[in-house]
Amino acid sequence: MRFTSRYAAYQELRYMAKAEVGYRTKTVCELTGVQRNTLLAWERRYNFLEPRRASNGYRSYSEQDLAKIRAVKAYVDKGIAVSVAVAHVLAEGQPAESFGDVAQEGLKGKHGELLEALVAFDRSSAERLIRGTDGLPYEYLLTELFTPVLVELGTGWADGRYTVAQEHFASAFIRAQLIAILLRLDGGPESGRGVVCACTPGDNHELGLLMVAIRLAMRGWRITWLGARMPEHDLVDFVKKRPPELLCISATVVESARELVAFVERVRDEIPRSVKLVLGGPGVPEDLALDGVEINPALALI
Ligand code: B12
Repeated sequence: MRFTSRYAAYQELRYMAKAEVGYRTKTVCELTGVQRNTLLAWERRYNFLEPRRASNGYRSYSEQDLAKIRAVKAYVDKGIAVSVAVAHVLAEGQPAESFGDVAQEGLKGKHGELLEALVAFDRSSAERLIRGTDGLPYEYLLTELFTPVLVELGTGWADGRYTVAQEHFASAFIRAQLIAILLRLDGGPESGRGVVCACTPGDNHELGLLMVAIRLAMRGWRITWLGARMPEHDLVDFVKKRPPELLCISATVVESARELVAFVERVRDEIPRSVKLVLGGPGVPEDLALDGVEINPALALI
């Protein structure tokens, strides 16, 4: 074989070496930015990668595998569920950019229809509408469908247009949908990095935190859901016995910022330092800064 330059020779040999041995898991993670546990969970659950085994038993991924992983990650980073992303990559479907347009088009006006059905206590129309969104990325259901309904409900309840019964019925329906999404995404005890999600002891608002949990599950996190009104002692006890990588605490209604700070500081002091503590939600004062606590971070960075 003759090469026109040393660089071309190097490229060719590099290519041949790759074809022979492929990429090891660690290299794939470095090149794609996908965490090892996430990669293995994707591989196991969605069966879209075909790593060979090198003679030493290590996984060996091909260039095609690498391209698929990058493409799936590009979808997932846009908030699209892994299962939907894989289906698109395998079918070489729409590029990630146009998927959002399709979803937004499919959801146009739907939050108004959903709200109307819910405040009329019309569960079957609401369920039909939800079935019609099958296959759309979860991120769009959260931002374009459920959140606007909840915000409008809260405004309508506060100014007396909706009764407590309407607001409770509607938020219970949305809660059920969010839990169903979470159950579909969460891989159970064996897979992914662990995160515990809980609300502050006095807070019943768990829908925002459920959306956070869904977004984390889409990124491969395994969720332990403790939910509303989590008593301090039980939370600390739970985290000490089964330390997760991440503890997410959500605060919506805060009667006293001082009490919130004292609560979070006590939790921080009592749980292992290895547990990353994240505090978020609309009840957290904007300028709050606490040692060893991340406040309202962008989830993509977690
Ligand atoms: C549904 C709802 C309820 C339901 C909750 C049901 C449930 N299982 O969660 C119920 C009926 C229990 C309820 C009760 C009450 N509610 Co209410 N409720 C709402 C409503 C309509 C929606 C809340 C919601 O889900 N928002 C949508 C989510 C997606 O947004 P979010 O919470 O901001 O979350 C996002 C971010 O903040 C962030 N985030 C949230 N948590 C975390 C955590 C981490 C770690 C991170 C990183 C990010 C993060 O990510 C989320 C997703 O993007 C709001 C109206 C509104 N405008 O929000 C009122 C609202 C929050 N409620 C209110 C009130 C006053 C109450 C009550 C006191 C009413 C009463 N008199 O009894 C009680 C409080 C009970 C208690 N102690 O908790 C007020 C709060 C006012 C205030 N600033 O204090 C609101 C704003 C209504 C209003 N317009 O007045 N409520």
